[in-house]
Amino acid sequence: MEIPPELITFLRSCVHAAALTGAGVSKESGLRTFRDPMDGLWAEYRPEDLATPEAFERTPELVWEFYAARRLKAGEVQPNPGHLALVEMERHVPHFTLVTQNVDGLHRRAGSKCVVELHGNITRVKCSHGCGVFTEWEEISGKAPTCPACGEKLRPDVVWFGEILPGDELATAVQAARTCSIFFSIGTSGLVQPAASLPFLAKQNGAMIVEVNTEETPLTPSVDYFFQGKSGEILPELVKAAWG
Ligand code: BV8
Repeated sequence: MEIPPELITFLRSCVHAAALTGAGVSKESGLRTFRDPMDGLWAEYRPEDLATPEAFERTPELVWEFYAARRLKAGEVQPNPGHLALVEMERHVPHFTLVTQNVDGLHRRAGSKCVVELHGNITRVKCSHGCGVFTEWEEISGKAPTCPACGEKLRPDVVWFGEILPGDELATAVQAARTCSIFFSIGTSGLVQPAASLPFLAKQNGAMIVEVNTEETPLTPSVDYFFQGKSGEILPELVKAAWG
């Protein structure tokens, strides 16, 4: 893979970097992306139809099954070289913020320290009534578990379509996009807002934009460097070229 020397030099001297990852970064670990056709039990569903408060209201057991299957799968797979390369990048860049849209928890399992989970985490559940109860999935049982404090339904601690993102995480992500000198968009189709606006915010602040994706996206025309291919192959090469 040809890596422009000026990018390597820039990376080496970089103090503030940020990255936005999407489902594509977990693909080589064996997790399906949202754009992949659903298979098995979920073949006749679209994630967007299940990842909504309305779906949960209407059929909580089905939504629980959907998340239980994804959580099980996420627990069975391992972080891939793309996740590990981002851990290495965090070691070399003084201020590195990893913003992820993924709920699979693989960045933290890979060893990334500063991870901003914009859309929550599939291993946590919370009270749907907002009484503040959060717990780990292992603590619960039953098809539609209820909150031990208030008796309302528990739900996966993820952000569904039509729900607002957690304020602190979004503020941290926006701050990182505003202050970084290089912004990576990795394995995301860039279709879901407000996450998809972050690279454009970084560009407005004058940051260099680098995209890694197996196909072009709406962001591609605006980036400084587009590496077409698998993040599990491209990221380790970028990190090796910059820091050996
Ligand atoms: C909000 C958690 C506002 C759950 C997720 C019209 C109607 C309704 C809503 C909207 C609308 N228009 C805009 C909206 C807002 C909506 C939105 O953006 N909708 C889109 C679909 C148009 N956004 C929201 O609803 C957000 N909230 O706006 O609130 C509001 C304000 C005030 C008051 C109330 C509300 C909330 C969005 C969060 C939704 N939750 N996840 C769960 O995971 O189950 S989103 C979910 O889908 C993911 O988290 C992720 O963000 C998104 C999928 O995107 P990607 O990660 O990019 O994955 P995708 O499969 O699309 O792409 C994978 C890419 O990887 C591809 O490009 C592929 O080429 C590439 N790839 C594949 N393999 C590899 C690879 N790249 C590299 N290497 C490889 N090996």
